[in-house]
Amino acid sequence: CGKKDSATSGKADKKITVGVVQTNANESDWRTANTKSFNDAFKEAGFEIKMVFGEGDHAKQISQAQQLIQEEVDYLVVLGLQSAGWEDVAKSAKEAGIPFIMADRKLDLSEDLYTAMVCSDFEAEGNKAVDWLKKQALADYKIVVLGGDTGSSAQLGRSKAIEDGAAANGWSIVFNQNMKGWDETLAKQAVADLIAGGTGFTVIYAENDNMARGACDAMDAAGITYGKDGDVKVISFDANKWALEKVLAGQFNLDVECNPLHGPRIVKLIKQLEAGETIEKNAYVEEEMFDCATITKEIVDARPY
Ligand code: GYE
Repeated sequence: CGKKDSATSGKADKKITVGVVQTNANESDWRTANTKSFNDAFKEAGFEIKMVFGEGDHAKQISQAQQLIQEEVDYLVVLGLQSAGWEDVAKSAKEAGIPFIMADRKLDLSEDLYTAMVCSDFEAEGNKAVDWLKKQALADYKIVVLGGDTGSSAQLGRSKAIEDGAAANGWSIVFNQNMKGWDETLAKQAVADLIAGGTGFTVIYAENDNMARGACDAMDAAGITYGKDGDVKVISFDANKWALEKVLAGQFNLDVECNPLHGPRIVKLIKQLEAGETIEKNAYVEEEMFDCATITKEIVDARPY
């Protein structure tokens, strides 16, 4: 009957069904690109996708994942709002014979409890930003940290990097709070409150582009200059296309890439597993960083998201 079609699960012509436990539908532009990447790549591969959204509620994600296991999906892909608390789900998946794949955000699981990981190394991303910041040799380091959703591995890694970097270099962190849901408006309000309260700062370290934009809106409202020729350096993460346009315009000083296009990576992984091939268990996504000195219009135009 010829070669098994890799879009089936080995059962007679049944489509591969993939359960995807996503964080939030409208969390950020990064998340929008990430969700689209799964939908486009799975459609192209002929997989059926069952995507559910935790909408900021870790307990909801856990019950959604258990439900997908009950529905006997062929693969379970998890993007955790929280990095902790996934052991029971992983054990349920293992008992059900359903490969558990982490995407985007590494979860606190022992290697025997998951099949594969396709994630970003968030602490490495943060360390790139710290190294860049050190090279700026500022006269005064007063850093505002706008953290992401508390307890996500993205927030934990990026925050650890700046906290360790500030301690190692004797820099001052004048504000360090996590914004629920990576929310742009919360970030703008936090910076506006700081300015109104008279807190001086020379660096905005925003853990994603949306929050960096919120901070810039607050600085604009107060007449504070920032960016390439301004008083305040703006550091961001994700490198959405619109944000790299801000680097090109000299409004953001640095944007560290966090590539959301996990769909094709997961499709490749599932096809390898279907074919019984040996896979790379722990894969970190290659990521760059862009600053005002290195960005070009060509780079911006070529950005896929
Ligand atoms: O930085 C943020 C998104 O997990 C890396 O989540 C992702 C983060 C990303 O909402 O924009």
